[in-house]
Amino acid sequence: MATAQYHHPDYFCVDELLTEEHKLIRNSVREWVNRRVKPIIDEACQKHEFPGHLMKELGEIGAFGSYIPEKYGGAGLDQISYGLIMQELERGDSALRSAASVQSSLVMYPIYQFGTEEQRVKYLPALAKGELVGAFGLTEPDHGSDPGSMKTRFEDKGDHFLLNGAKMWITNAAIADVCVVWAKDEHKVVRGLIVEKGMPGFSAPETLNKWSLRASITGELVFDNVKVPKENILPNVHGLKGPLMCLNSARYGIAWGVIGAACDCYDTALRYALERKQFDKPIAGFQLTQKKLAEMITEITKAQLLAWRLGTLRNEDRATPGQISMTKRNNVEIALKIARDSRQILGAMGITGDFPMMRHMMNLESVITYEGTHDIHLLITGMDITGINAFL
Ligand code: TGC
Ligand code: FAD
Repeated sequence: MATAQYHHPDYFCVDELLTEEHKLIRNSVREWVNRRVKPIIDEACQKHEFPGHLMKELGEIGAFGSYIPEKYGGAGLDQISYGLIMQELERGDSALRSAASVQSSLVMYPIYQFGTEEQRVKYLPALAKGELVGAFGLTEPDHGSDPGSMKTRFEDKGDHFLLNGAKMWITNAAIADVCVVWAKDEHKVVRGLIVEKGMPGFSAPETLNKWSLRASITGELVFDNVKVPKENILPNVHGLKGPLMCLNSARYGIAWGVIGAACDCYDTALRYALERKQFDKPIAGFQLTQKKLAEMITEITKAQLLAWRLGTLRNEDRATPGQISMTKRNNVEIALKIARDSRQILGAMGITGDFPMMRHMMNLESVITYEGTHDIHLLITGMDITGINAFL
């Protein structure tokens, strides 16, 4: 089934809520994904390879740091534009959206928001162009959902900081030039440090044999007495709220991104169901197929409206972490269900790489875990509405 036939589902005319600029941005990323990602992505996943040559192209199309001011190489766009870019990238593959999420929200955002002017000028333009690749180190082997208990630490040695510890499950680890690493100081306060590739004592082994996000590089960041220059600390944030503020932005991007994966699955299943005949009629004519398709478009529509509304609240700087958690959790869950149900509509054909469902389904198993698991986001909502902290 040709990619060019893709018809973006818009049952509630959500397009009418977008500006002409939004549509232009969305359409240009959509066209790039169709041309540059769709033809190669299945093979990249089958071979467990990250299509690294696309990093600079992602920079060229403005996928990195779209909301960072132009002065620092960003595009100075609004939050809806950022969401639409993520949607189109994840329609291609979650690995592309992951690369853009990390680069934009987890590396450029903290350097812009918490960094010095020198750090902004040194790193942001090259990150925006994809000339430098970024990574974000929060999770550790023994501390995932509870990053506040992290063990990675640094000491002030007068003319430098000495960093020790390890991070795990880090997107882009093995290919990153610049890592924003969260570690505790001597007073047990979480701080952000910029660690560069090649610093003695720093290594980044890749995590292999994944069944999910196979076109994305995942790995460890290991710090064995790494001397980090003092000018590499992010001075303007102290405490766990630093990384969590970055996660607000990345989780918002995921809430849009997974709509792209869901739409790709729905659109493929709808077209297949209209063409495929069994018992002398299109399988789209059976009530059970219609139930699956009708439920998919209902959930896609609800997810689109949630994401759009969250974007408008973020544009006004009014979105709460609770709203972001609810949207990330809901949208990833429905995308995963749509991937599974649409795969069933294709029968045996659905398990092949000729169609995107299995790939999206396997990717979404990571997406439902990273940036806060499904259950952690439920507990954040629970805490928000009851005022009682279930983590304590
Ligand atoms: P808690 O005591 O509640 O909070 C600590 C401080 O942080 C503040 N805070 C927030 N600030 C901004 N935004 C948020 N969303 C915030 N949530 C909390 C809070 O007010 C407090 O501030 P202060 O000034 O009082 O110190 O922290 P806790 O230790 O009880 O943990 C809370 C919890 C569970 C919600 C949090 O730790 C959490 O979200 N856990 C999930 C971990 C997670 O999401 N990890 C993601 C790793 S990165 C990743 O997965 C990238 S994937 C990249 C890709 O490929 O796309
Ligand atoms: P755990 O925290 O051990 O959780 C295991 C299970 O226990 C989950 O079901 C969880 O919901 C449940 N659980 C934990 N605490 C509670 C509780 N209080 N109540 C109820 N249930 C609970 N991290 C980074 O820092 N940077 C990255 O770039 C990055 N990229 C990633 C890429 C991939 C492909 C993957 C899979 C992960 C990535 N992560 C990254 C890590 C990710 O954020 C963590 O995996 C996630 O936060 C969960 O941590 P964990 O895997 O240690 O699970």
